[in-house]
Amino acid sequence: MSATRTQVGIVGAGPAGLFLAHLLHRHGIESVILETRSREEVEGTIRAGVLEQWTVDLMNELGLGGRMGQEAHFHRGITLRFGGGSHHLDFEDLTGGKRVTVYPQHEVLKDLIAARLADGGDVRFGVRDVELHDLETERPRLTYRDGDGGVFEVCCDFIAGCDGFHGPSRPHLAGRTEYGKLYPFGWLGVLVEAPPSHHELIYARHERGFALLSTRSPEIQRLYIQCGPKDDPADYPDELIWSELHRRLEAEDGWTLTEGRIFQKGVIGMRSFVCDPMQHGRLFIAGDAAHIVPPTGAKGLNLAVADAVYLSRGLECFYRTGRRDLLERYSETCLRRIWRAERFSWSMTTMLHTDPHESAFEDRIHLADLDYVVHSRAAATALAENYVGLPLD
Ligand code: RFL
Ligand code: PHB
Repeated sequence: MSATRTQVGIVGAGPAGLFLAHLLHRHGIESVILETRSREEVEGTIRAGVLEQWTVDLMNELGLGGRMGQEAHFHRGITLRFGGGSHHLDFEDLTGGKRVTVYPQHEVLKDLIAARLADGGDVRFGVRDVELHDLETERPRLTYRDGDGGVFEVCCDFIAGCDGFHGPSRPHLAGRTEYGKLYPFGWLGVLVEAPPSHHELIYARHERGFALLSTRSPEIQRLYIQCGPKDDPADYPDELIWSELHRRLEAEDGWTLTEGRIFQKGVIGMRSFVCDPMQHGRLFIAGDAAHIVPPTGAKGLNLAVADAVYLSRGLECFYRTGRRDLLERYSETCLRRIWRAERFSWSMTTMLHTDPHESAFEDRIHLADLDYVVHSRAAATALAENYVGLPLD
């Protein structure tokens, strides 16, 4: 068995793992990242689109913002559509200059991976059978197999479990409490070859269900419609998708959706989930490994980055001073922000979706929520400050 020694062993090369490696490198702390997927798969998986303002600022601070500055779409706000009407929320005005940045997660990951490798960082793609050992000692270890079946060991001071919702890290947190909610609906997401139909994101509540218009590039658009949580995308022919998108997104203002060739379809279920605590011994979990939000609030990627920031602060303090207090408070510090993001994502989701299990009374309450948001500056400001991202503590 071949062994490597590092300071922080990171499981997973998603946003949490890669941001953590960069933040540690800035403080001269070494890490090794183990990732099951190939670099091409990681860079090719289409997921999130929206970055909070502080995430954008952090990328720039780390010297990772060059391509984002050229290629991202910066929006003043979003449009909410319901009851046949269309309402613009101007976040830049409501939050004193903060904007919505649409820059796809896989582009963020491409920038992070390229910069990490250019810095001489150790990122091992395509590994198998990652296992965590000796977490209650001062020398925890990771073992794995490479593509040829060879067994390897990484000896660390700390392990960061950044391995997403289904990864191997979370089950090691003995005595944890898991809080969760499954929603009785999902999103059918499509990628379309077409120019943008609108200069900003449109979130729509319609009696037939939610719809969202987002973008990926000047040539590719991202659209979603509410569907059943386990629906098969094959049951949605293109004509059905377009007719639902037109009905749900178009209001009485004459705006129309531009169609194009649909070249990818997928269904995602929706859940809210929080694991408490997020640490045990020398293991700290971050990102989707610890929490899931439904995508309506556009928070998942940003929360993963926030965890990485708090963990890097704790580790930096430990290596510089020997103090453990920030590390000991890691979970508590993260969970305050996480619960606020859970609340926001849940409220956006319930306000904008139709739920077959809810009564006509609850349906009207959600419409009243929307009416309040678009007619009260105070309510609009609350939505805006959560959407663009609360400042890091
Ligand atoms: P990830 O991205 O899942 O990365 C975890 C990595 O760990 C690897 N892994 C392992 N590696 C080694 N050994 C093992 N045994 C392993 N098991 C797993 C995986 O291969 C993977 O590479 O988690 P991370 O880093 O915590 O990042 C979380 C975000 O990816 C996620 O929260 C967002 O994509 C959520 N999300 C959105 N977030 C936003 O902030 N804004 C958005 O607009 C937004 N839109 C979305 C979204 C998620 C979506 N889906 C598909 C769930 C839209 C959608 C449709
Ligand atoms: C996306 O562009 O994929 C996207 C945008 C906003 C959301 C969720 C997903 O709330």
